[in-house]
Amino acid sequence: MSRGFRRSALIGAGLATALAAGTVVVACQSSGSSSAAPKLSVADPYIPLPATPGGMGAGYLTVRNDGGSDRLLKVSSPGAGSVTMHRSTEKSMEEVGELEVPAHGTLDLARGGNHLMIMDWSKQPALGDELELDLEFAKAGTVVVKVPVKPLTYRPGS
Ligand SMILES: [Cu+2]
Repeated sequence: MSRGFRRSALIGAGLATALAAGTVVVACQSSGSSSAAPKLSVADPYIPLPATPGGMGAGYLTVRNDGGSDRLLKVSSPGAGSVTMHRSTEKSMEEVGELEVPAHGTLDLARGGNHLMIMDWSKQPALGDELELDLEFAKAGTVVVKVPVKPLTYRPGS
């Protein structure tokens, strides 16, 4: 129920963004620029507490983009030795070198889909901790996000 509501609310927001963006695109074309700069923001970041203390963890977040397309090239953290980007397929998952952030769209890192895998914690994560993630984008540069550690079964909006 709440998930359904949330989804339609997001679609509504996306539509409003697309409508507002129309003006921007026209302005860019008249000034002769072919590729608009991305305008990124990060929503709902969280790390479920690893099932095994200090074990491999996952990271989820949504990158919203109110501008031109961009790509997420790399994620790192001062609090973990290894952060990799993964794409889930039907039966398994695979590491990817980059993830697309579509123009005026979102890149979703969510359960069952694209996600981050976090290993080699410098300190074993605990509920309430915040881990810094440094997201490196091709055009927008580095975006620093403070990501809270949530219960294993947490879902955003719940
Ligand atoms: Cu994975």
